Amino acid sequence: MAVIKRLHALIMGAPGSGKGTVSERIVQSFNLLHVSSGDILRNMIREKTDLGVQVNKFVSNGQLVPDELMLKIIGDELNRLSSSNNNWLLDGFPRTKSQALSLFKIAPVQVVISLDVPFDVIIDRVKGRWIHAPSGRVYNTDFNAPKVPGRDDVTGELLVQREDDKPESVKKRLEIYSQMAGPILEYYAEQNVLAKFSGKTTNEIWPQVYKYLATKIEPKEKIV
Ligand code: G5P
Ligand code: MG
Repeated sequence: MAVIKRLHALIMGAPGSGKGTVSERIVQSFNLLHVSSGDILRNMIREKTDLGVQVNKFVSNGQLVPDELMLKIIGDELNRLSSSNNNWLLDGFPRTKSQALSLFKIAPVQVVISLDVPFDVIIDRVKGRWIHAPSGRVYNTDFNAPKVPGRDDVTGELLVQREDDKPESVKKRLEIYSQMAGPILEYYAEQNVLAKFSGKTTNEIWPQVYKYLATKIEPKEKIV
């Protein structure tokens, strides 16, 4: 196997396609740090930092945070990751071609996992999403319900619903993804780093992702 020494990977997909859910499984099976731009933003919003207040108006309405502001927020984290010895997986960044070009200057990626889930399936599933805000752990009342209803499995703290999971925000987020994703996926396809995984459920998609990633880095836990 052509093992990659330090894997720099992305996970892309429409809102609700299962990026967070698949990332949790990846982190369980491989030595990878998971960094989610959405989790970073939601933490800033919760803590009401100056930048948190600025980004809240975009995030709660389902709009993208402008590129310049986004780079200011995540730039240090990207520099830190690129100079570390860790394998990492970025979730939610880049969202525009311009962000992809900025990332390329900081740290080119070797793997882009693209999740392809039908929009009608997504619209149905986000209605049942609950999250543990401090950690970003994701649950679903139909799919991966918490052990105790309304409580995080690890800390026992209360779960919340996301402000941007209101139907009108979800619709806007899906429209934005449809407009913005094409050029980014093309860009990564040209670099021969794009791997697309299609299905209606995470349980269908996950074994394909696992098998693919296991050709790039050594799993810490064998699932197949
Ligand atoms: P985020 O946080 O990056 P999105 O919109 O890209 O948010 P999201 O909503 O977090 O993506 P996901 O991670 O792809 O979705 O999906 P998930 O949470 O794992 O799964 C969705 C639900 O389905 C969960 O309840 C899960 O349990 C359930 N589920 C999973 N698999 C199955 C299944 O097989 N069956 C069933 N029934 N259910 C399942 O970005 C948020 C906002 O932050 C800003 C933007 O405003 C964005 O809208 N932002 C940025 N702005 C500019 N630039 C950036 N780079 C930005 N990054 C974030
Ligand atoms: Mg997510």
